[in-house]
Amino acid sequence: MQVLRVLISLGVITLLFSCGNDDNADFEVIPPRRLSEVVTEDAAALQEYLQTHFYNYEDFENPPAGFDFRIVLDTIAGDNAGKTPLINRPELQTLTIPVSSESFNLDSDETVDHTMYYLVARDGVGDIPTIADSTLVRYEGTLLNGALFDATASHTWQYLPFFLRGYGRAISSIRTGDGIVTNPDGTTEITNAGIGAMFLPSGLAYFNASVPGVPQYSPLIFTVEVGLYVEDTDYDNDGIPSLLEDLDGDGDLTNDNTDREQERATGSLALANHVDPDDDQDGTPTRDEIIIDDQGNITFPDGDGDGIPDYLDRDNS
Ligand SMILES: [Ca+2]
Ligand SMILES: [Ca+2]
Ligand SMILES: [Ca+2]
Ligand SMILES: [Ca+2]
Repeated sequence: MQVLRVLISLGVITLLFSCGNDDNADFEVIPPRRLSEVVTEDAAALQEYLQTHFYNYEDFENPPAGFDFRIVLDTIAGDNAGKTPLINRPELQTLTIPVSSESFNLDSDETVDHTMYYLVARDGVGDIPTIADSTLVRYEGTLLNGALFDATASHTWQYLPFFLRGYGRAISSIRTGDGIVTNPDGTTEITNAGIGAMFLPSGLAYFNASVPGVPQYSPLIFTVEVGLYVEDTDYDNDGIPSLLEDLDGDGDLTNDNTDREQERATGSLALANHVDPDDDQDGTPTRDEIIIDDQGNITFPDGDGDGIPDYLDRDNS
């Protein structure tokens, strides 16, 4: 499962090991490139791709017998010279997301807008997961040259905050299906699932990380089937849905860690709030510092009235 964001740290590890080899005169450490430099190249590459490629939209408009509802991408040439390029398809959407150099552990200290593209070839009949939900999906990941670098063998549960930023944003724009069917051979099918594709600049994907089959700074394409999801996923089971643990509301759950200083001081693992069952590290679990009523409504007591809810306030007692 290579979409895991955790792998992004591999790029950092590689660099750390490289630094240890400074004595070797033949060895040259290449510093990571700047987001602002790469984003321009990626934007041009994505534009060119979208102008010169199409998907099997006609199959989705008038499904032939036995159609498997999978998106197929191909170049506009030969027999396909008359197809509508992706860039001109009305269902193609754009989304612009600011990306901080910090999110890739870069020193360049910049925040750069990145534009991604996605399309829904067939919407599901269910609801739409949020960027913070666990979602049952099937996907294929390719480079712009069509090389396949990752694919699921069957439907797989993914907790979206652990996966690529652009990936989660596209998935959370697609309606899910309404049921799961297990075939006699053990394979599964989701009925009425959403089917889509996304086209990501490297800054919303792996950027400079070392990932098998993905050269550094590669824009990526994923085709996805969005099956089912867990509404209001609460990953750390602390009573607060993960989405509400994105305190700054920027759609990135990895950069909200209220007790980071305390975790540093005590040598504890740095856990962002969505994976931390004690968000202020005061020894009282978050679940015991909030109130959830019979209807599931959450209230956040603030014992010392300083405007900081108890579950985020180490000195509230
Ligand atoms: Ca955030
Ligand atoms: Ca924490
Ligand atoms: Ca938490
Ligand atoms: Ca606590």
